[in-house]
Amino acid sequence: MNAPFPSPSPDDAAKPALIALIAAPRGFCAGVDRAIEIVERALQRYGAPVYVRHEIVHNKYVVENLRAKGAVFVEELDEVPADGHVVFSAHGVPKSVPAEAERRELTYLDATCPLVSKVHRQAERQIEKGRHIIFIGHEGHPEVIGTMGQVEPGEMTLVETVADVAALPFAKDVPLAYLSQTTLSVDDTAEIIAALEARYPEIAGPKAEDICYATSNRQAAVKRIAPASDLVLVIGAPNSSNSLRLVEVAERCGTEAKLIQRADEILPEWLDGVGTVGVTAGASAPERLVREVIERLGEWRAVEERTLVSAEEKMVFKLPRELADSE
Ligand code: 0K2
Ligand code: SF4
Repeated sequence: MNAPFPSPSPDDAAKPALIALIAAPRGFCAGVDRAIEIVERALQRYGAPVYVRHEIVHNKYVVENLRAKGAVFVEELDEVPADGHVVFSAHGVPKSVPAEAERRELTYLDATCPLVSKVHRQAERQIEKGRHIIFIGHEGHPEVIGTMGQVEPGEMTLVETVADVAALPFAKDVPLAYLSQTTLSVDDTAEIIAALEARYPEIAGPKAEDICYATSNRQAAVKRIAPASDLVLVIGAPNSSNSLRLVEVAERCGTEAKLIQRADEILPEWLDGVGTVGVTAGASAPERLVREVIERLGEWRAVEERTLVSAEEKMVFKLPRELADSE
């Protein structure tokens, strides 16, 4: 029988075991599961190609897998042929996108996470109530473009920092409301909201926080593993907002943290002097990539896995009606 990993060299034998402290929850959230399922079911129902506007979620492994099954990723609808079927990504789209799809009579499926759609509806409601919206988010991110595109230009102002709040041009008596991107830092956002409420005591906020359960649970889980780790590896993409926030959370615990897309990015010298390595994954990173990382670490050191569960997640989102009855 073949050994699963290379035999340790005499040098490796001298090294102490590496504790891999694995965060839970980590990886796929309910919105990502649903978005991927929508593309897969669309491929089954309509056959390839199915066009996907933007990466369905910010993960190359996921995108490549779907591409191999016949998904074609595009950035704009003008890349979709007249009779094409198109799926909108989990991050959401401005209102102009489904409007254009309808104009062009394209068949479209919306994989926007229901928790992002909830923020979209809040935006509409606040505008109906006559309030200007202050939106907390990162400029240029597709979710921010999508949410700002739910209202008319000039009805929503983006803030990214506490300093941006101080620079807002609105007088105290202007009716305001705030909303946020779903994948922000819980701590940074709390500071920005505190600054907004200090400057505009009458500002309206969402009933429940806009930062989603998956984002806050993954950040809380990192707060548990990081202080006990010498290094934290976050599996996620550089364009994945929620994954980047996990790196920041670990660093703020005083622990070095690295964002990696795949196990082959890990350099053996990262483990020099490391007794415990924390491991987590962003909401768009499949568990397969976590296993790949643990296996890679096992090529250099004996690995003792420990999972630290800080919350249980049971969230599941329904598929769009058009697909719910497909196999
Ligand atoms: O964290 P991001 O919004 O950049 O997105 P992904 O990395 O694709 O994670 C899925 C979340 C999508 C919407 O919230
Ligand atoms: Fe939805 Fe949150 Fe997952 Fe984004 S990270 S897809 S908002 S559950």
